[in-house]
Amino acid sequence: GNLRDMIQKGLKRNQFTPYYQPIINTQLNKMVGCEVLVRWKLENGDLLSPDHFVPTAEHTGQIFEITESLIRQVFCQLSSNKGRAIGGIVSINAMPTQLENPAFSQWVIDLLHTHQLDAKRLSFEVTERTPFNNMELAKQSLGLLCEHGITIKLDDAGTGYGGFSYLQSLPIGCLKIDKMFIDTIGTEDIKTKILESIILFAQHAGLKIIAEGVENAQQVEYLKNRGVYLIQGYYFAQPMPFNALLEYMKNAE
Ligand code: G
Ligand code: G
Ligand code: MN
Ligand code: NA
Repeated sequence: GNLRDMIQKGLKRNQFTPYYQPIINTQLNKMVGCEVLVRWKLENGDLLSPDHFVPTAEHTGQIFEITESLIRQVFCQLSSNKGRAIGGIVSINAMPTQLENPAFSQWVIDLLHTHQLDAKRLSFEVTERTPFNNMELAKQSLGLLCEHGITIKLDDAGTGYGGFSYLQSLPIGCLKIDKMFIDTIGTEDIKTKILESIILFAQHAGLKIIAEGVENAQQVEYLKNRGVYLIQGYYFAQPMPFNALLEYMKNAE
């Protein structure tokens, strides 16, 4: 059948599962958080990565339901006995059009309370690849999250067009620098100049910076030299299921 119908079935069967990718502080040599990345677990055991279904799910609006399903699972896992060992901030991706809905924010806050989870442990990543529809609502809705201690990160920073305007009017505390820029470290590409500027800008503006898609020691070193210590990427760890994350943390101790 078509992908939309398959996604609907996948939702009914709870096949969308959270994977977790550690975020490392290279100054402390310690995991300080992680990003939740969705995977679609098919009947036959195959795992589908987001590229295969997120664009369609965004188009049909099914991404809203997928995100809610992920949030429920993540909160259950974090509030479980084992999950309480997971330190740091857990970041969840959400579409601008979902985050600008105050009813969604209130639902998240209520669900945190239900699970007795500290709101300071939760962060949302909002991409600048797709726009907000209504900046006034966005302000209100993100404001509600922030009042409760949930933080907001600007994802894919530098790749879209909304970035600077969002930073002016929305309570964003962190930039996630896209892999596209990290890939050019050590080359003469104009993107390394943009990367340098983003880092300086974020430091001037008092924003935290997380570098994404870091794959080698040279990149870690370059970033360290510029005061960027929060690193996410295959160099340290790939996205992994909850149980593997628990193992990972045990071994990292
Ligand atoms: O996990 P992977 O590296 O393949 O993710 C690819 C893209 O899919 C990323 O750009 C990420 O923003 C998006 N993505 C991954 N998980 C989620 C999710 O839970 N919700 C949304 N909206 N996007 C996601
Ligand atoms: O939310 P966002 O679109 O930024 O998601 C990050 C994407 O990048 C995810 O699909 C994740 O699996 C992927 N990713 C994370 N670290 C690395 C890395 O070091 N190398 C590559 N190629 N992809 C990565
Ligand atoms: Mn992200
Ligand atoms: Na990103």
